[in-house]
Amino acid sequence: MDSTMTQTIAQKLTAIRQHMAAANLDAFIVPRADEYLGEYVPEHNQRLLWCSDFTGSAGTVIILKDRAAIFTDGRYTIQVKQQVNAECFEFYHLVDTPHMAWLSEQLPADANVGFDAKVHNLNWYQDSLATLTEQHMNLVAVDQNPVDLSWADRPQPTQNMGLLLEQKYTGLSSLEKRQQIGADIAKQGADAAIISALDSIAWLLNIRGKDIHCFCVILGSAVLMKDGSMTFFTDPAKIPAGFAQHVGAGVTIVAEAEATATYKNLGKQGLNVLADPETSNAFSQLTAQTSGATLIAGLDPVATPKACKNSTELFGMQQAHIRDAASEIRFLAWLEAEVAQGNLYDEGFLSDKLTEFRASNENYVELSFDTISAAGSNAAMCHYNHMNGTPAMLPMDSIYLVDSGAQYLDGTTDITRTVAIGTPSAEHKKMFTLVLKGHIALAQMKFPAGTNGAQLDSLARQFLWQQGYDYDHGTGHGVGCFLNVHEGPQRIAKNANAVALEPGMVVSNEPGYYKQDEYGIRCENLIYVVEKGNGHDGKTFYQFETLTLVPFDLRLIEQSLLTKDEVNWINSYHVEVKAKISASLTGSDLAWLEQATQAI
Ligand SMILES: [Mn+2]
Repeated sequence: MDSTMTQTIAQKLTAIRQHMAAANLDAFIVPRADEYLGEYVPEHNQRLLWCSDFTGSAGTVIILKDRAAIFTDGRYTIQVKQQVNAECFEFYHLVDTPHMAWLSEQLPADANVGFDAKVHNLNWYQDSLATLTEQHMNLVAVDQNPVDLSWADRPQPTQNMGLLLEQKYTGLSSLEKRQQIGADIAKQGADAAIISALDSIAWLLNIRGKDIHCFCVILGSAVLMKDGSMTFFTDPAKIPAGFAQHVGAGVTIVAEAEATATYKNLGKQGLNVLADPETSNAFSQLTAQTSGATLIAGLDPVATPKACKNSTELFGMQQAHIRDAASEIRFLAWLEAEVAQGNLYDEGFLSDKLTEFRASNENYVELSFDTISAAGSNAAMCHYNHMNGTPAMLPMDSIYLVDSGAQYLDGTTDITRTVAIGTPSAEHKKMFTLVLKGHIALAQMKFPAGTNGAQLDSLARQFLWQQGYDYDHGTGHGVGCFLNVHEGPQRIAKNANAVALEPGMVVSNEPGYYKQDEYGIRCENLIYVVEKGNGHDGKTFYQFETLTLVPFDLRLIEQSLLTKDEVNWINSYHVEVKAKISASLTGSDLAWLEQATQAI
């Protein structure tokens, strides 16, 4: 195919089917995930988008010889039909119609179902193998992905140079981290661990990169040995000068294409290899296993040490939040003054304005995710992005929701404020106050060591639940330090999660309420776990400290719904905000802060 011509979806599917036929495949599965299995996928690995035009963040395409189907979740039922050509694809809901179960009904026994083991995790592989084996079908790992072979104008991977993050931001050297986690690996009976999560690798080596929008990592994968030595498979051209001295002894940089030989080598030596079947791709584990390695399934050994921030990281997070709060406050003061003069703007202009305030901050690198700037009824969609259509204008006498954050050298921020535009209704105030009461209940909770986020989740929902309301997202996610704004292993959500909250873990506290086609509310601060010595009977108790320092909109509070204790929490939070942020503000911004933090 002439690479100067743009391929249509039909042409792309034809090309993929030719490569399928050459490999004797009856079906080929294209997930949204890439080799790195993260939430964010760089442009050159957007295979699902390339073959379907679907831009959503979750979905799977299955290509058969003469048909194709796309599976998406409830968030994307409308969007998928707008973006994807119905002449080429059938549409299914991935919960109602699981893709492997659907596939096993479409093909005869002995059919060959192709997949690229590099873009699926091991759990998916094992489940899919079981489903297909039951139907006497074959799950066939391809040597070369038919999408890649068909992609005429595939973008080149980014070539941005990585960054060595100084120990004044990390607290620990790479060598210290690797030795500590190497010892943990040995304790689990393993000789080596496959480390796939990009943020785990970045944290271990104290490096950052610019390979993925809003997610400051260098693409690659790694093997960490129990003695702390490590092989990092990446593009050596992205490794800055001074790297060897920065990371200390025992780190080898190897081109990504050489990783297969290393996985085989682990097997040839008969080693026990720890890997996370959820975050590591099936290819690395299956390659090691078929060469003789014994796989030990376990959590990524970096995940928990990375989540439990050390004192240097927590100090950095606090400093980043002070700068970030000053920017958010300048934005809110500016917005209120404009609205008072009758100047209403569109969501895109507001988002850009907020970024402008942030971008001048010391240590600013980039946003930590695309800002959710949602006017009026758009805020009812909790993952709204004004870039997907025409940005809406702020309506008067409504509420505006803005969820945003940034990456700084010393920390990551993520804050949502919901503010009045003109005069809010009694309903706006009632629902905002119910959401805020939940936020306060979680922020104030004390809990014994061993408590997990699922056990705390309903604290934030209780006032909504009592009145028959709820919200359809988790209450809190982990947040990295100048890393992933959504990091595990802990979270606060309805779904079972056995990971206990431990000192130093940062989570968001973000209950909300969404009324379809009318408005959306979310109150989000980042908080972190501390041990305060409140326990009796020899029990260790934890509580939260707040990182985010921006006032909640007093105009949206219905005070009659608050207890004295809740009023006290709001007032003391606002005293703290004023004390910590005033010095960063002057003139009308400072005047705005004083009025916004007055006692109620
Ligand atoms: Mn968040």
